Amino acid sequence: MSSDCIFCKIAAGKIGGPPVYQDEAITAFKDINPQAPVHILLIPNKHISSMNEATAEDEALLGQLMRTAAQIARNEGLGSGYRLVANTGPDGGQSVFHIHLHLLGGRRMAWPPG
Ligand code: DGP
Repeated sequence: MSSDCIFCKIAAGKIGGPPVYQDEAITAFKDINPQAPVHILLIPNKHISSMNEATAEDEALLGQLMRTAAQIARNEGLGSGYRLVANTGPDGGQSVFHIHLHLLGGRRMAWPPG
């Protein structure tokens, strides 16, 4: 845990409401600024700043993050599709430096993204 990381605090239950999903490795919670009818963030409980800092040791964890997102999408009734996004670095639009996957759904997504 990084003491100054807002997502570490959410994973530890120190701030925020009840998570959408949580296990020993992953926490999912609603985005504070939703961009779609369903907008959930999934994070590893372990602090990793961005995809650039992930190591081979994190591969299983990141796979678990993706599969958990698919399970949550099913639970949310997103059978007709959804989008998973991992903004990375300033040019990628990352504003919180703890790896997170945006799960967006409930409307038709446009491409290319902004
Ligand atoms: P990104 O720009 O990809 O780093 O996305 C960060 C997202 O995190 C952004 O959509 C807003 C969300 N967010 C930031 N702070 C909080 C918070 O304290 N609680 C929740 N639930 N979401 C947050």
